[in-house]
Amino acid sequence: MKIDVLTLFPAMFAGPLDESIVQRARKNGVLELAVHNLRDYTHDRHKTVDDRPFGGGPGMLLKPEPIFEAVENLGGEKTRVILLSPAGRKFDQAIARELAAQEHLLLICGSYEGFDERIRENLADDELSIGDYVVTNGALPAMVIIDAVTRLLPGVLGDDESSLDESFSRELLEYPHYTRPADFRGMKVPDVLLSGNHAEIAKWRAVQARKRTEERRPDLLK
Ligand code: 4G0
Repeated sequence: MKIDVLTLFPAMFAGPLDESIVQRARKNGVLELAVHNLRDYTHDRHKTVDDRPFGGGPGMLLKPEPIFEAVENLGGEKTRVILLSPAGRKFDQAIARELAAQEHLLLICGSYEGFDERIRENLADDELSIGDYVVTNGALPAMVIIDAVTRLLPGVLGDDESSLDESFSRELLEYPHYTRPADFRGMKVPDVLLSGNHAEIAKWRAVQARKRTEERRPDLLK
């Protein structure tokens, strides 16, 4: 898969995507990632990317010209162009799976008060939000999406990790997990997990997962 990112803060992408699983995917050629500075698609002396809203009001908007030019340069027939903004549809594991099946993503990170509406209407195939909060720009949301999508690409996770992912990315929260020691400062691991009775263990885990989901995320059960 190819992912292009268009951002005013390309340096933000250096750390997170050069680590761990995403880096492994890049080295193996499963993911080709390129980060582009929106200012490189301006033509004026001041490299202007934003302007004041017609009709007045606070804040600045990303102007259409540089973003249209960038998409015309970077995009093709098979490109899925995605805006990151708090007004997007809420990103979740199902959307991550959907994006992992695409050949080419072009992620456009907003800043300021957002995008000139013509970008949304004429350029974007989709607009995504990573949750109901505002951050200073779309770089962190883009990195979250890149990470979530990359780990779903074929061959990125090992077989064990992949099958775990299958069984856990469904409806319930996870049951409690414990590792050694069985007694840490008097805090004990539940007896059933030490019993060797695999049927009882499976039953306990199912009950715990259900209980935890009811308490913390009842919306997942509806
Ligand atoms: C567009 C995404 C981009 C509009 C981006 C802000 C949160 C998310 C930005 C705005 C972002 C998210 C209207 C404030 C940049 N913050 N939840 N900030 N407005 O995915």
